[in-house]
Amino acid sequence: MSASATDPTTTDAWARLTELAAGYRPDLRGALADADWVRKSTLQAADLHVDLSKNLLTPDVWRALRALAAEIGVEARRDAMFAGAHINSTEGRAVLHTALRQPEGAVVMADGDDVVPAVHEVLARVYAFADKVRSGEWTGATGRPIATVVNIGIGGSDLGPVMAYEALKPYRQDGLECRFISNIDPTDAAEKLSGLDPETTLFVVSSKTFGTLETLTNARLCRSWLLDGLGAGVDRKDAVAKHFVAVSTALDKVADFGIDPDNAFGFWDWVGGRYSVDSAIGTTLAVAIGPERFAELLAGFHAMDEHFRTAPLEQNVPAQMGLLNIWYTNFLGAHTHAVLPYSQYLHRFPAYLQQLTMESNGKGVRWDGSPVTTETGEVFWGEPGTNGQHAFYQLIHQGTRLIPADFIGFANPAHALKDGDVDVHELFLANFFAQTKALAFGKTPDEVRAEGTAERLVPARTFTGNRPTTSIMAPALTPSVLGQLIALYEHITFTQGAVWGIDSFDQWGVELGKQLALQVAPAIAGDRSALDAQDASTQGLIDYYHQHRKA
Ligand code: G6Q
Repeated sequence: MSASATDPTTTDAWARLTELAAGYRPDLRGALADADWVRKSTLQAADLHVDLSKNLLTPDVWRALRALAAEIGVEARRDAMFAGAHINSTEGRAVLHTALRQPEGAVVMADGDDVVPAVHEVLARVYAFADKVRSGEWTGATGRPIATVVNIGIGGSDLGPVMAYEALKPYRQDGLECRFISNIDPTDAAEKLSGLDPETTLFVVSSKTFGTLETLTNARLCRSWLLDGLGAGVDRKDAVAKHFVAVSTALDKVADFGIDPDNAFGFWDWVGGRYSVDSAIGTTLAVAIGPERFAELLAGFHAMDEHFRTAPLEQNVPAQMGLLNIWYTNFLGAHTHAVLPYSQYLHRFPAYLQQLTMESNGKGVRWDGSPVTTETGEVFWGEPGTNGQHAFYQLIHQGTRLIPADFIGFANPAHALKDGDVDVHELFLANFFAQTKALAFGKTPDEVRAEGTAERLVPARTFTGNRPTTSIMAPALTPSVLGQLIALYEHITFTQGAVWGIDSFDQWGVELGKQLALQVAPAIAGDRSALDAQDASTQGLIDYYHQHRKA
């Protein structure tokens, strides 16, 4: 890679896109009347069927976006990522989450070593552990099998496992529950531990660094809860060994906590937290759905990786969707992007994507330290349909803001119909399809009048249309398809970061708050000099706290 990032706004393609945006008059009604446009705009990536035709685009815009990718060298940067180059420049690291889902026998070099054998060695240990817990062979300190696995982690060590645990609910083992503690708000641990039996509870402490305040605080709290609950008759060391396992890159710190290193699963610094659900960070998930399903999830990721790595730009779904986001963000003025899964099981998917996209691309400097000269990192948000339809869709349909939206749905419901059941899934999909249609076509004043609407109400009941959507469909929400969806968004995020020239794999923005919390904590605890060192606003908040906190 060259030493400095390209400023995308200086490229010829950027100038061309600026020109195209200035002259652009959206006409989705016209575009969608052209079956050829729809056919050409509908792509396949692994099992995902992706219809891009309801986007605000023209063939000229597509060409210019692809020219932009070529001028920037997006494909070269992609290849560098897959090859283990240190593209995470501010941390001096390779970015190889794609190696986590390589099949056995593949070769991926990082810093002179093939990492795939180590990946599979850890996976084999995770799978053996998962099997033992699932079969009841793994027992707690009093000899009882495990009924509840509690994952303790935050950010990348929480959001992925929770999201996938929820998404793959039909694949979970009956009688084995998982819970997730992330927040340092003590109510989180209190709520999640509520009703659990210490004798049948196993904790998975998930922390890449094993230095995160929230996770270590919660882990200590859970250790006390366990030891108190098991009572004095149980050997403390044995209890921790049987009820605590860890996932981390810092195995020395795991041992310091009292967790047996034999019960620790490692990963590597070339796996970013928000890219780690497919590493040992997925251990709790592997227990819930079992090794076979976890392997299917990884295979799904890999299928999308292969598509992204090998498909030409004009067929490459993640690359095209990333470039499309550039068009909306930098040329048409969109600030946010909605993700609307028509699957209740994907209810945590937008939250997961918020971290993936916003922590990756919410940056104001490029990977060489130069300031960006254009907007980056749109706000991702969303909720499952149809709930969102009865809430915020109003703004998408008739508001003043441009909000590109991804709709995600599945041909098959999660639960098979029984004889005599009404096929509600069809009604569900009808809503998905109708929404994207309504957003694209809108309703003209004349169409509103033709319904007999009083003239004074015509403006309020008119829909401008030309509101862009991408429709993503798959046969069913299987582990493989979930892996494909996650990898799709990882690579969309990558493509945008590559165009903007930013390091999508660091997260320095998370650090400042962590540091300051450590400085503020003693001030709250009553340390006079720490309090004096705070600014007037923070002192005021601490004073309020002291005056109102009940003994
Ligand atoms: C993710 C970020 C961040 C991280 C958490 C937890 O990409 O790095 O969300 O995952 O801060 O960190 P640990 O896993 O080290 O506890």
